[in-house]
Amino acid sequence: MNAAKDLPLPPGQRARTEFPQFGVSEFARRPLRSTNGRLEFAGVTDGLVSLGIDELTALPRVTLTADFHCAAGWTYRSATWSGYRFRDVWRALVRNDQPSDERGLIVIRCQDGYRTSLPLEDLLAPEVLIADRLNDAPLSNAHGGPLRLVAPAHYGYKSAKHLARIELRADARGYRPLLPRLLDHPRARVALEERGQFLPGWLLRYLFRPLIEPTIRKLQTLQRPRE
Ligand SMILES: Nc1nc2c(c(=O)[nH]1)N[C@H]1C(S)=C(S)[C@@H](COP(=O)(O)O)O[C@H]1N2
Ligand SMILES: [Mo]
Repeated sequence: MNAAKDLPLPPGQRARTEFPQFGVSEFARRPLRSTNGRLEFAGVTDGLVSLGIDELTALPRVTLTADFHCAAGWTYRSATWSGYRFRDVWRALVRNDQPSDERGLIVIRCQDGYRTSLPLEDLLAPEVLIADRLNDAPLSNAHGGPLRLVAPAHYGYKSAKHLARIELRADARGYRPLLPRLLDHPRARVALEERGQFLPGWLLRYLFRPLIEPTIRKLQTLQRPRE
């Protein structure tokens, strides 16, 4: 997954030289709920389990370089992430007596109140990380510290920042997506230009692109209050 900068970008993307803080500004204004240094898991075993961030260090550390694609149309090329494979974390948690089929929906909840979902199968891909470092430095608050998801084959809105809780559900029944469905595709694969639902990706490019600069400027001025 080493992205060469001279390879063409996926359809409708434009490269930026800097990696901006991006996202839904409503969430950038919210204080980060404390997780006491733990990542919670629900629906994996019988109850709620949590893993101390320090316990992750028992797993192999993985470093991966990949392009980061926001559905609004910007790409930051060759970000180098470091952390743990989602699937290593997952398999360390799932007990042997659990059914071995790896289906279901994962809902990811964040310290700022943001949430998103992906099929478990997509998260078990080898390039999906729970990252704590970006470009050789600890993950900053702007980019989702202390822990964020990185799912390079999917648009940025699936790469949840400030991870708090990972929930396994049988399917999407009863799950209410946070973003309007127009902006939230269940899989959001970049290669298929799944920017959102109802409208084709190539059309959504033109709706989303004007939001890029104002969103970046707004996030630069916002100060997150302390809890
Ligand atoms: N917790 C949280 N995660 C989030 C968001 C957010 O607002 N809150 N925004 C998403 C969107 S739309 C994008 S493009 C990326 C931006 O990541 P960056 O700020 O590191 O560029 O984070 C995603 N994950
Ligand atoms: Mo995004």
